[in-house]
Amino acid sequence: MSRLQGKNVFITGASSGIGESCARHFAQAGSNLILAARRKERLAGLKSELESKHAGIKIAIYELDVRQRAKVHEVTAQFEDNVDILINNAGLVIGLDKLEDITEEALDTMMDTNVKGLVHVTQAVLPGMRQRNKGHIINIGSVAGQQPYANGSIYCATKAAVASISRALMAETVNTNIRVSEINPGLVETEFSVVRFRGDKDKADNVYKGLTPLNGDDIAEMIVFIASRPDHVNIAEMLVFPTHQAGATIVHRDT
Ligand code: NDP
Ligand code: 8X3
Repeated sequence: MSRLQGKNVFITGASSGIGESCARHFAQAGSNLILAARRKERLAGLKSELESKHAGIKIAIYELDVRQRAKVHEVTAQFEDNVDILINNAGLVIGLDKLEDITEEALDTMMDTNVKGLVHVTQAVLPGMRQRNKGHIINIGSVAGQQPYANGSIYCATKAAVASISRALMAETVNTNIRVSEINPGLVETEFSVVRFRGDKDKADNVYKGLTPLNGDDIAEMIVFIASRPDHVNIAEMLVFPTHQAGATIVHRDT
C-alpha cells in the first residue's frame, strides 16, 4: 500500500501547472486532497475529474488568495487539524525587468504571494502539526533562489526567502517529527511565463524554445517521492533541471 494512501494533502495554487499536477499525482497515490487557488472554477473541474477517476478519495476545494492573511486563517480553520502534507506551491513572477523599472504593484504581488503568502499558510497549518507531532511541509523554491539572474531580482529574492524560511523552519522543528523539504525546479513549462509576460503567449513560448523543458508532472513525481519517504527520512532540498539546463542562465538550445 502506498505510504500516501489516505493522507490529507493541502496544495496551494492547485489550479494550474505544478500544483494541478501534484493534485493528479497525489490522487493517484490514494491521498485526500485539499485544493486552493483564486480560480475556484478550475478547481471544481479538477475535483470532478479526479473524483470520477479515483473512487474513495475525498477532495475539498477552496477559493483562496494566499496574500489575504485573515482569509487564509478563516479557510484553513475548516481543516487545519487534519493536514498531513502541506505543499506551499502558490507563486508567481511578474515581468522580466531591471530593478529600477519594477513597478510597485509587481513588487508587492511577488513579495505578498511568494513570501508572505507562504508564511500565512504555514502559520495557519503548522500549530496543528506541532500539536499532533507529525506533518510534512514541502515548499516550492526555485533555482532562481540560489542563482539570481539579471532582470529577475525580486522574483529571485522571493525564492531566496523561501530557501531561508525552509531551512530555518527545519531547524525550528528538528525536535519534532515534522519534516520540512524544499524543491527547486529549473525551467518548467506551465502558465508561469504567461503570467510573467502578462498574457503574451508568444513571449512565454520563447522561454522554452529549443529545449525540452520540465513539465508539471515531472515536478509532481518528485514531490510525491519526497512525501512518500519513510517517516525518519527528510529530503531537505532537491534541485531539478531539464537535461539541457545547468544553471539559472546556463541553457543549451537547439537552433
Ligand atoms: P502556474 O502559473 O502554472 O501556477 C501558479 C499557481 O499559483 C496557480 O495555480 C495560481 O492559481 C496560484 N497562485 C498565484 N497567485 C496566488 C495567490 N495569490 N493565491 C493563491 N494561489 C495563487 O505556475 P507554476 O506551476 O510553474 O508555479 C508553481 C510554483 O512553482 C510557483 O511557486 C513558482 O514560483 C514555482 N516555480 C516554477 C518554475 C517554472 O519554471 N514554472 C520553476 C521554479 C519554481 P490562481 O491564479 O488560480 O490563484
Ligand atoms: C522559475 C525558474 O529561471 O524562470 O522559478 O526563474 S526561472
